[in-house]
Amino acid sequence: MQPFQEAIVHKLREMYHTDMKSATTKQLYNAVSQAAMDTCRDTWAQPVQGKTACYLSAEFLLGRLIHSNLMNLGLLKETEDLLNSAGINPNVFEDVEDDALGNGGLGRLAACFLDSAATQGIPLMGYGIRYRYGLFKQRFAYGYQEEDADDWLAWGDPWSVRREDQKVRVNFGDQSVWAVPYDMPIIGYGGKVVNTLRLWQAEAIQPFNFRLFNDQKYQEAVQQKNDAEAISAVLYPNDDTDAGKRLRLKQQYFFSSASLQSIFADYTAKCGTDYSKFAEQYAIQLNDTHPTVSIPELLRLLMTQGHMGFEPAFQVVQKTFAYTNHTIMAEALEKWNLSLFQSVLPEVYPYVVMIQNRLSNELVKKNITETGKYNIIQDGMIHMARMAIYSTHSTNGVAKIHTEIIKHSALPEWYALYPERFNNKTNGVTQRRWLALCNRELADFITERIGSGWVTDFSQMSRLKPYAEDQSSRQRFLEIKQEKKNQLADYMYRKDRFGLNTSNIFDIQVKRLHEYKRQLLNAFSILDMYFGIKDGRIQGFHPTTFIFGAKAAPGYYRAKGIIKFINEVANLVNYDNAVNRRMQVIFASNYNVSYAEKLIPAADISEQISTAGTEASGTSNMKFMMNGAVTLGTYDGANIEIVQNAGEENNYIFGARVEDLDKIKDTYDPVKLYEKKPRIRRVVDTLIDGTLTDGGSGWFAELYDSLLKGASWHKPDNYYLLLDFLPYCDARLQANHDYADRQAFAKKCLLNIAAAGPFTSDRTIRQYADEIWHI
Ligand code: NBG
Repeated sequence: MQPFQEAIVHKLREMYHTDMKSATTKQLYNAVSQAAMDTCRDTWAQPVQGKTACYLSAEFLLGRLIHSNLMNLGLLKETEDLLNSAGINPNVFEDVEDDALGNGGLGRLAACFLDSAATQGIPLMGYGIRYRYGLFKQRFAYGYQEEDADDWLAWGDPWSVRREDQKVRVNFGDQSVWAVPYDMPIIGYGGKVVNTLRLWQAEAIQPFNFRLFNDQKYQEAVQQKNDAEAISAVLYPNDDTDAGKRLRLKQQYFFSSASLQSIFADYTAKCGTDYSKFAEQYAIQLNDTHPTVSIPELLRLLMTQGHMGFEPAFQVVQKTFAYTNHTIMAEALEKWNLSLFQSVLPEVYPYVVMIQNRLSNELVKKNITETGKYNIIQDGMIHMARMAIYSTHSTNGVAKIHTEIIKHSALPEWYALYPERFNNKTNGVTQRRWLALCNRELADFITERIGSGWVTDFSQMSRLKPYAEDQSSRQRFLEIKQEKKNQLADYMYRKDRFGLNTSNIFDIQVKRLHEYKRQLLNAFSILDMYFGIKDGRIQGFHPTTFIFGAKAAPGYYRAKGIIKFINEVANLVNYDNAVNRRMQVIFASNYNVSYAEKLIPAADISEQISTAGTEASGTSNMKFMMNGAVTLGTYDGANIEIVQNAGEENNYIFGARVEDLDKIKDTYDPVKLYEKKPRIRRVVDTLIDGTLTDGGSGWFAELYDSLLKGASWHKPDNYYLLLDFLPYCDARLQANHDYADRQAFAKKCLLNIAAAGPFTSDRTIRQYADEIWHI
């Protein structure tokens, strides 16, 4: 037995008094994880030398850690061998819950960054919240989404270490709590560097009141405990929107203050009490505006504990912080009601006022009299993005087009004032989880051809390009794709009893459910193909399986209506014997990181169909690309950079561009399109003509109105579904047609893989380190 295998056996005995043969999956999981933790404890304990970057984020969507940690430590194979030799399926850990402490792209990006930084030896520490319940689990009941709590700790938490000794106190107007850190090792590939993710848990200062208990006031006796724990109880399930709630503000300040206090104490221990050099030791990146309250918090610490004057303290703050914007959706630009802010954070509010005063003076000096667009405190609200831009030295977008939109249409007044602060950092994803781990067959294929250097140097992927011309490589690629489809089909059958037809094209759209991402457009186009096949308009259609995966925020009813609609389309198509040998529609429930790792490698077609100008970057587009799917998408977010690099001719780009939409936005009339184009009318009418039913909820009629009449604050068809509908259907049928030439299609796929080099988060995080943090 190898030493690590012995260590596992030993752990089982020590922790559970059991052995490989009798251990439960949960015991095995904890024993393997603990044994792996032991192998990296010494490396983890090494102090960081030089400047440290801190990534403050309300979300870290880590997914399942066991496989990636074992892979990065080089222990995956040994572990699987041990399981095999004990007659245990090496896939046992697929039952382990994901760490789902994030909603979607923003949280997953943070997780990719941690992996990439540790792998490259960049000292990057994550700071966030240890939510007791992560993103809800999704079920379907009669096609409607239902939510269950995500009890991720039920499996134990072997990858965290509670650091009681490092707890700090966080004060609110009406409450004071402990923030207790749980540290997780972030193990770089090769195991040479181990960084830390510190997640804070809220706990009561006085968890139990005996006096109240003795007075038989049982509820009141545990009131403080409940109130404290509520702060880190649950992740807000909104993606790209702002909840604006008191508890949310508490969460934000809770982890911001705890992180800043901890960083401040580290600085003091290392460098003493001269805080003027703080920014030489720490760079702090704000992942969206959620941690922006860190800005006045650091100011407060510098001025009260560090005894600095306002101006020098502000200078330190500005040099320390940088801000990343992840969306231009108006509803996501965070604003806090002034009186709410004052009552929750009375000790912080004065520092916000000081920042506002400094801004006001600067605007006067610059002769700007129209201050309404700039003021951090304006009309009874505190504008967090304004505070973030004003008080930091860097504001970045996450794809080229997104950064341009920030500069020229979302926040042009700020760009005019401080052009030098604005920069772009196109997102990336870690090729270790999203290729090496989730598609080992393709990883071997690549390594056989160009060596294994790509695992840590993704720019080497371009060396794969010549193999796109090689017939036998194309053949092998197609076999691997088939294998991944088979694996996915097995998995989905076991999970949901779906019977996927694995000789079909797999056309996949997986991401959060949002109107701007246009899952409804996808569904309309499926209906159009369904009618077209039935009517004989569409001939020579290559059988296709359309797969969706998406969670809707529980309070976002229109998104829930779209889920119900897609499930009804699935029913219609899948039970219609006239077409169901040619089409299949599947809505995978509870889409999450682990599910993505199964779905993405099996895809032929990657659906990236957001309205131009709405998706800041997207990151699943990159994951699909490196797994050899072609992009069927709009000119939006990182799709643009993807197809520029891989060749537009190897992808399927359709629809209006940002410039086009700018021109027509005031005159666009979806009703005209609806009236003029029978194919459009036919699919839209399925919402109301009884073809499909929403079970009396009224949701479909509401969707219909949102397209043709406008609903709530939206214009009719706010996201231009009807405008892009026919071009989308055409592009989709073109891809379907091209697929018939398997060799030519495989060539496109391989060229996409070979062009994926720039889309690694290794490149992105290196740019943050070089250009923003100067590490
Ligand atoms: C999301 C964007 C995506 C982007 C990720 C990561 C938010 C607020 N924004 O397009 O919608 O890829 O951030 O940058 O979740």
